[in-house]
Amino acid sequence: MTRILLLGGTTEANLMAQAIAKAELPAVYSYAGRTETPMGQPIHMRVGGFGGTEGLCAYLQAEQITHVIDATHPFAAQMSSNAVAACTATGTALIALERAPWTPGEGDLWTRVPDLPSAVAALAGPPRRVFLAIGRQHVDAFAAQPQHRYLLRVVDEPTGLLPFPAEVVVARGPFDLAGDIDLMRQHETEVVVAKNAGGKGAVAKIAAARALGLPVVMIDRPVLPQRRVAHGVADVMAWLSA
Ligand code: 3Y8
Ligand code: NAP
Repeated sequence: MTRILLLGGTTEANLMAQAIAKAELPAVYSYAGRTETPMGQPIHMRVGGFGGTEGLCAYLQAEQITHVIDATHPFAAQMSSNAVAACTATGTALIALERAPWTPGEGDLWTRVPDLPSAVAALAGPPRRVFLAIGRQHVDAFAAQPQHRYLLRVVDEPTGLLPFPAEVVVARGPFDLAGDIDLMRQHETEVVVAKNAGGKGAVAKIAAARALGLPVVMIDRPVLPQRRVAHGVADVMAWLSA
């Protein structure tokens, strides 16, 4: 009896949930509970951490999960590592639904950096107007470069004080090119800091930077442990029926 755990929180996970619902397979969509009102899903939802690898093992066994689909964001490295460890420990089938990283094209002015601290270091120098489009969780690190005028885009109203004065835009993607060009023009953005998320939901600011001839500090994805990978919903559905 197939019982699926879909680790979600992305556009791809939402498409996966639609396909699973259509196939009427028993499944649960899992959110970390990072945002106040996560999007509804056409399959059963759970919200919150599992309690590390151990908690995930216990969940897999208690819920008699037969297949785990890791459709989390490429920067959700902890969740993806825990999924590999727990599925190995419990002998549960695992597949990751990944999106290809963005690659620089004609007119792109990227400075690629391996991780967040190097993105902070890349901002050393005279004050500039920086569009920090990496969400809320890792903003504090940029207090090391307080000379800039920051524009932050976050999903929910920030609670508590920000580590530095910043203009804040509260918006949940997916974003579009025209909107991001307007936003960056209004803010007179001079440089964009982004994660190489890949996919369509966050790409608007990269295309907007290209259109405006602006440099981008592009944070490469964290390295993840080895696991089976699919690049489309159909591949995952084929794996499920195999
Ligand atoms: C809670 C689920 C859908 C999926 C929407 C995708 C696209 C829009 C683009 C910018 C970049 C960023 C951020 C972003 C995008 C999609 C997708 C994607 C980037 C939601 C969601 C959850 C989250 C968590 C949130 C993080 C933050 C990251 C904002 C729902 C809307 C910056 C990543 O405030 C916080 O603590 C937010 C944290 C993790 C990264 C960070 O470190 O701050 N996503 N985003 C998921 C959960 O609880 O499990 O609330 O409905 C999902 C989406 N965000 O519904 O169509 O698929 O990538 N999300 C990045 O790429 O850099 C915004 O502003 O241009
Ligand atoms: P992370 O750093 O890899 O995970 C930290 C902890 O959060 C995990 O160990 C786990 O807690 C819990 N967690 C993460 N994803 C979960 C899920 N889907 N279901 C249940 N628990 C989850 O994760 P993150 O980068 O904060 O991302 C959190 C969520 O936001 C994920 O759903 C991800 O897909 C989504 N998201 C992230 C980004 C991003 O930039 N990171 C962008 C868009 C969407 P326990 O150890 O207690 O199990």
